[in-house]
Amino acid sequence: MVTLKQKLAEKINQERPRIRKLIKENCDTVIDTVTVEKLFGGMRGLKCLVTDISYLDPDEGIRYRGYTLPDVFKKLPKPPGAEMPYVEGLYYLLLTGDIPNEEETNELIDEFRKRRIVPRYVYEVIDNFPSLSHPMTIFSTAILSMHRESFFDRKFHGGVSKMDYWDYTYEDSLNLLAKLPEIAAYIYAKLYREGNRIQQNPDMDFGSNFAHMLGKAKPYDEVSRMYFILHADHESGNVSAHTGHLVSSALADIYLSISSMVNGLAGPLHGLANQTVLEWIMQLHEKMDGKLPSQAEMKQFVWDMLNAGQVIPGYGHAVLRKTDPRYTMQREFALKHMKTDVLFKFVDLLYKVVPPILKEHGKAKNPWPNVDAHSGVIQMHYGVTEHDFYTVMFGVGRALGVCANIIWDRALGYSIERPKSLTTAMIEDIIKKK
Ligand code: CMX
Repeated sequence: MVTLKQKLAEKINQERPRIRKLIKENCDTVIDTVTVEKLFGGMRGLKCLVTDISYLDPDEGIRYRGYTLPDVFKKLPKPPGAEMPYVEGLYYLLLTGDIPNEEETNELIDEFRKRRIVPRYVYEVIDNFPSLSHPMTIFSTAILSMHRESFFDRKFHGGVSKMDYWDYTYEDSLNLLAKLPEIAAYIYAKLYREGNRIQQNPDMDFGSNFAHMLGKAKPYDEVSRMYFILHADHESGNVSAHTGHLVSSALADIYLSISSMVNGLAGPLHGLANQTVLEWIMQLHEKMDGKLPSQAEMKQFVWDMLNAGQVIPGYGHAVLRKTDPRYTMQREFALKHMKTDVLFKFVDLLYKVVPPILKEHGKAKNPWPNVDAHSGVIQMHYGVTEHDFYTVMFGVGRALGVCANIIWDRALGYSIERPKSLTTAMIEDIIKKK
């Protein structure tokens, strides 16, 4: 059998001349133009990044390596009798563009297993955090503390060929990804279970092992696999993916880059929205004494928020213009497994009520729900009731996509990022001269 690393090496050797030729023969071809609106509007929609790992179509949603999410979930190998595929198989797909067979998936499961042991000092870093620290801060720091483990960093300072950068980055990425479920589960035990951790089970896959360490019974293993796969990648321009790419473009190793990615994810307009959504729904739930509001009452809640100048968490998106397929997949899961759950009924009602209100309100370009509008209620249903932990799980998933991107960035020799800034007066000057 060809190993994943050998396969990746073959693919990289095929891609390198393609990219060199593309740049050499087309260096002046215009892809997009920068308008004043884009300059001041967070570069929204500006086509200025390259990735082949995933693509986000505004109407269709995300495709991983050309596959829609339903295809990914259908085609990737699954544990015997399971509904949701192996997370390891997804990583294989993101890296190579190929759906792995059973044997290839098992090879990667084994690789992850061999690299799971977390250095002792990481537990000490976590143990020494002041109380009331947010789990995302602890997660980011735990990852950062492992910078000293970087194989890439050691090799780089020893002097290596640029052609081999990807190889050491690949090793770092497997070493880090394999440890993330254990680190996240330890933070969970530390913050919410008085430090009573459950040891990992070496016979379990990435998702099942995480569910086991959280102390959650089946079918939470299915939820874990679904959650990590759904959050893995969303092309390169979102804050977490872009931050990871930006930091790594200066040849910072995986630990520095993924820690930065986690920090980007921790903003409430991005990954932290899943926590905010749940807190908001819980407030409504309390206000209603656990009863489901009527449509009219729900409409009033939504309008009250908008009138107070707040955003409706879990709704809207910078790129998407339809319901996020990551939302739809979670909705289908909920309809199958937890249809009578009271919080799901809140989410279901919001889905009916919010889009027409956001349309009438007239500001949000996308009135439809995103991934974060649904994820929290599924976690609540299976007993993960600590809302501020949800973004950590998002981070475990997102690290898969960002690591795959960073390996390919290194393999194809993408440059250090260095866009140019102007002063406001210079922009006014440019406008005057037009
Ligand atoms: N509720 C109310 N107003 C909203 C809104 C929402 N859900 N979504 C967008 N708007 C408003 C914006 O605040 C903006 O108002 P101003 O003109 O006053 O600044 C206006 O509509 C236009 O915004 P937009 O172009 O539609 O959206 P952006 O690309 O600027 O922002 C996003 C995208 C996701 C930050 C925004 O929709 C939002 O804040 N949503 C709520 C938070 C959320 O769910 N974030 C998670 C996104 C998914 C993820 O990354 O994890």
